[in-house]
Amino acid sequence: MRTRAAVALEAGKPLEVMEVNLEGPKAGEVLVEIKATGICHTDEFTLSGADPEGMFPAILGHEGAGVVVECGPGVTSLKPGDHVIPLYTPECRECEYCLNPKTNLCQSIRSTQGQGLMPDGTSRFSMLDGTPILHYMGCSTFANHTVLPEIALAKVRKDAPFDKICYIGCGVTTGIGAVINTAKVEIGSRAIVFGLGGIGLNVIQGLRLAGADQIVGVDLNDSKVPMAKQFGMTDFVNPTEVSGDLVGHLVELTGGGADYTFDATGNVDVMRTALESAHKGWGESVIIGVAPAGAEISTRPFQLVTGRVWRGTAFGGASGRTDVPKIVDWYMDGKIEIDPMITHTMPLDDINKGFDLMHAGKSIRSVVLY
Ligand code: NAD
Ligand code: DAO
Ligand code: ZN
Ligand code: ZN
Repeated sequence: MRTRAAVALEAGKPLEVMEVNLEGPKAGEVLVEIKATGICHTDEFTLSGADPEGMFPAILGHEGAGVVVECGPGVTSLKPGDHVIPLYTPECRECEYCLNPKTNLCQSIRSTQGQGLMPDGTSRFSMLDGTPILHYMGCSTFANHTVLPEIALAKVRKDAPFDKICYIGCGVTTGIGAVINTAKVEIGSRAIVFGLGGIGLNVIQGLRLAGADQIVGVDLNDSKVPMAKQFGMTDFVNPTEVSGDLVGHLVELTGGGADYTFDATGNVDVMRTALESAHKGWGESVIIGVAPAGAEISTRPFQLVTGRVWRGTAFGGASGRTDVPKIVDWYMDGKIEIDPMITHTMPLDDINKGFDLMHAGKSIRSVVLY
């Protein structure tokens, strides 16, 4: 079949919206009509050329929601008409990783997914002249139709709006999951969140859900403050307005350091500040941000010797097919909010405007509606 897609032809260039060929689903695969997709900082990271694993031409996008159109042979858990959210972290429920409750990093299709290919080692997308186009993070939601493995689709309830729940495909789950699954924050905790963008705001709402007493937000951009307060931020610090040592300031503000700190910036200097502003003896710092190619973190080992813990999280530690439908329920039941964070919507033809808004720091989430 043919479908419309925004294609990343090369790094650093705007996406080009065009008709592309899409082959039907093979064994264990599912054809999905994407109804809405968010534009995440990670798409920008790859498009910019900063992603060492970025490959072109590719159809980016990994934060989508849509409807099953056709199932390939052997698919048992989905049928046409089902509503689904694509998962860049699949859940096969059989591999060594899926069987270990300590991780959500299913490895069953990791090598081909990392090469922009389906599990059989080929791509379903091509240009009209036959040139293959790579998949991205196993999802490629910047196409009106896409093919995914069955294990990379979470089946969700049919009354949930696509234009909101697409955000659960990355930002919402990553932020809330970092708090609930990775840090396992306790009631009454003090926390610091570095970066109040699409991920940081969801860390904040996760902290509110977990019953944190103090939620300090740190960002260079004051315009992020109203929304962060709406989601539960209790204190705000703009590092450019702190005279002297930022770590010292944050340690004092949190009464000796935070129980939990979260990096949602991707900046390795911020990651160090986050670790060192965690409480001596027990403070834990969670890295969510994806740092530029080749970047390294550092601290004095004595920071860890004296009881601070450094850890990281991917997709909020969530096992997608199991956890994503529950997060959709939380949204539909009013336990979490998504609507105010979708600051802009646009048709596929205007997708590059979504990237412009992100660069200008004007959007939290732009969502493309098909
Ligand atoms: P975003 O651009 O919407 O937000 C980043 C925020 O950080 C902005 O508000 C910016 O002003 C602030 N910031 C930048 N530099 C700062 C500094 N030095 N000090 C304080 N604040 C600073 O990005 P996002 O969509 O929220 O994504 C955040 C990070 O999370 C990115 O690196 C992204 O790639 C990563 N990410 C990770 C996962 C995962 O599973 N681990 C999933 C999705 C996104
Ligand atoms: O299993 O080795 C692996 C890789 C898992 C990929 C997890 C990616 C999470 C961070 C990227 C940001 C996602 C938007
Ligand atoms: Zn993302
Ligand atoms: Zn697995």
